[in-house]
Amino acid sequence: MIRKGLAVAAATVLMLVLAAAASSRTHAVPTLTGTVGPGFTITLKQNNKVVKTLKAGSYKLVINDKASIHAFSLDGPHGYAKDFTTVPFTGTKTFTLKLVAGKYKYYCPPHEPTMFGRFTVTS
Ligand SMILES: [Cu+2]
Repeated sequence: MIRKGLAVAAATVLMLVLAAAASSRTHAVPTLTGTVGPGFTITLKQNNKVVKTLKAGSYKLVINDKASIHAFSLDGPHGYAKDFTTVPFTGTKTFTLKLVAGKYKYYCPPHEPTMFGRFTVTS
């Protein structure tokens, strides 16, 4: 009887481990990568593709700011506005981004007329 109990306990632990692994896959937060510079370029990509549409939800945002003359900012619906980096900064920063349905525009503030991109978030 003790052996059977141990087997059941082991099977239960195994099932919990598998369930945890499955759930961490399902709930993995997708990563977006924003890159500005070194030239006069700015992009926001997911899996190496420029983002045009996204589902609402949480994302990990990695900003690669490769120039001291550029910065990475994002405007969105309901007055959302955030500066992820500032002009003198270069380097990498990571953020958690909560996107809601609406239109977003990322841009470099001092060169906004030529350095920007847009994407739409759907609910
Ligand atoms: Cu710029």
